[in-house]
Amino acid sequence: MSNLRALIFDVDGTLADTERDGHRVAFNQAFADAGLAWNWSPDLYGKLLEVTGGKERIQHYVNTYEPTFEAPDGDLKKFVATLHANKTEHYKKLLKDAVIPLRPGVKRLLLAAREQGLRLAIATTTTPANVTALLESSLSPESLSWFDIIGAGDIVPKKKPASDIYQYVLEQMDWKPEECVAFEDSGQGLKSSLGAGLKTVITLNDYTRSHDFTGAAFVLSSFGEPDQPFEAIAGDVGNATYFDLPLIQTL
Ligand code: XBP
Ligand code: MG
Repeated sequence: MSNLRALIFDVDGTLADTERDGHRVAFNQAFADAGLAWNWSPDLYGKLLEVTGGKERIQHYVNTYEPTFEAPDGDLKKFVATLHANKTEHYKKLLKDAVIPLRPGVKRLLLAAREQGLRLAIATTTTPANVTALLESSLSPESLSWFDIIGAGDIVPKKKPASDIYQYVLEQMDWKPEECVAFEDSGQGLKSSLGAGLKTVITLNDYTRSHDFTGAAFVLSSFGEPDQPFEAIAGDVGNATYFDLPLIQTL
């Protein structure tokens, strides 16, 4: 890829393993605050992750597991939105109290890209405030400014697996898909990035291991580090034991 211009990153599951010990815990705290007996176990949460977006996930849970539930004032949409706003507060607090570390190789890759003059962007379904909280606590207080654009949450009408968020980032930045590479961890994320015409690198995690990654350029256990080799599940990585910019250039 001689015309490589920008790297576009998903957040949850890709930059950091935020779902099980971050988002899930925050959802449960918000449920408890609201006096609800709902509790999302790590296993159940894995199933619920099929639906991206926190509000959408709560609505899906109610439809599927609590179909007789009625919101106190009869307005379920408003109830879910309020519940979700409180979940965001819990999530931000959680990241302040206990840092969720970036996945192996993420910081190294971001720094190398900056050094080479590549542009950086985010394309995620999560709430913008969550991206700020994660980057500030796990990377550095000024790291938000490393990214030219943060495409997040309700800024587009349809969340992943729709391609809207990647298309939004490309349009806003006037980048062509063939000049960019996307980084994802899930089948829904891959569908979204491929739909926008982006070559995509997958780093798996426990929740996404069994997803369908047909069409991905590389499927890796993680980006790895020089002293922490990755496992390459798909894609020709040659002799590489960790992911870096020269490997992207082979795409
Ligand atoms: C991430 C998500 C998000 C978070 C919750 O998907 O699905 O919904 O779980 O975030 P992806 P909010 O990594 O594909 O972007 O509660 O802020 O919506
Ligand atoms: Mg993800």
